Formats: sequence, structure tokens, C-alpha cells
Amino acid sequence: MKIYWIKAQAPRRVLALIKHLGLKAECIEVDLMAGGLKTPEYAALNPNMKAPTLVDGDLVLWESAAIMAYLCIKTGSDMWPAHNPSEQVEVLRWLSWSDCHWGPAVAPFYFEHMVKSTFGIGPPDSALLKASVAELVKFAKVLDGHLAQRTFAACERLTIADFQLASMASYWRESAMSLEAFPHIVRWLDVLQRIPAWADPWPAKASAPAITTY
Ligand SMILES: N[C@@H](CCC(=O)N[C@@H](CS)C(=O)NCC(=O)O)C(=O)O
Repeated sequence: MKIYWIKAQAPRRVLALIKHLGLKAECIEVDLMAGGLKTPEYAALNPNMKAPTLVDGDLVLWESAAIMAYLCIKTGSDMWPAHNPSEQVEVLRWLSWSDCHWGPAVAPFYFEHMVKSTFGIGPPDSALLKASVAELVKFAKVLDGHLAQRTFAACERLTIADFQLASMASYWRESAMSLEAFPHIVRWLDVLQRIPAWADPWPAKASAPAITTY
């Protein structure tokens, strides 16, 4: 099984899961700056020209949530509740909410602070961030209210929904996301940060080629 990744938040979720479950996978770092996502070979695997992509035999799969679900099904992990329909729709609800609402609400902060500084593409756009606060607060209220009585997002245990929801938000302090007013979100993110594979999901640097097998 191969996972193509770059050092970014969607691949991070998959790499964290692989490490957390102790799965065997060949983790192949794609050279983003050298245009590795735009080669015809990579585009044939993932026409979005984005990472992550999983290749397992004849199966080629993209979208981090789908890859995480596949990895859980393959290994029997209940982080994706494959055999319990009511739990499954609960996880699916938070995966969908993350992609449709929470992700877009936190993304401007993550991009303006983390991505721009990583690639040296200028200072954060403070006007844009100011305009983004209302949307962040609107959805933070939803998540904080949900987490008020819970340790994890769904099913009263760690699931792939936590990894999907928490990736960009983990950097809330560095990204000036004003989440101080949402103590349940902060506590939940801190709980996740104590999971070793979540805190450090990145494969060890391999000598060329950049492949890590767990
Ligand atoms: N919804 C996709 C998002 C994939 C995605 O946007 N990947 C980003 C990194 S987080 C990427 O490959 N960016 C590089 C680019 O667009 O050139 C998923 O969850 O897998």
C-alpha cells in the first residue's frame, strides 16, 4: 500500500491514522515545489493534483476522509464504525460538517498565518482575517456546544472525524484563530495533541527516495 503525501493538513490526517494504527504503508513524499503533484503520472492517480492519494493494489483513492475510512475498514479499526449504521452516520455528519463548514471557516487563518509564512508569500491579510472572524465564531459555537458534554466529536471515542476536524484548528494559537472563548474546543484539541501520532504524524526523513515504511 502506498500513500502519496506532502507536508499539509489533508495528508496529515491520513499519516496520523497510519501511525496511530501501526499500519504498514509506503509513505511517498511528493516534491510539491518541484511540481510533483502536476506530473502526468501523479495526475493519472489523482486528477485533482492534490495530496493525499492512496494506492492499494488496483485501488486508487483520494480524499483524506475516504482514505481514512478505507484504512479503518481494511484493518478493522472502529475509528470508522463500519458495522454500526447509527455510529457511521454520526461520524459521517461530522466529516461532512468539517468539509462544508468548519474547514472553510478555519482555513483563512491557517492559510494566512501558516501557509504564507512557510512559503514566504507575504504577511497575513488582516482585512481578510477580520472579515473571516464572524464565520469562525458562528461554527465554533456549534462545535464548542457539541463538545461541552463530550471528549471526542462522535461515538464517545476517537474517530476519523476528530482527525478531519482538528487538523487546521490544531494550529489555532499560531494562526490567531480566536478560539480562547471556546473552552471545549481548546480542551478537545489539547486532548488530541497528547496522542503521539497526531502530535507527530510525519514520516521520518528517509534518504532518497523519500519513502517511509511503517
Ligand atoms: N479534500 C481533499 C483536500 C486535498 C488538498 O487540498 N490537498 C492539499 C494539501 S492540504 C494539496 O494537495 N495542496 C497542493 C496544491 O493544491 O497544489 C482531501 O481531504 O484529501
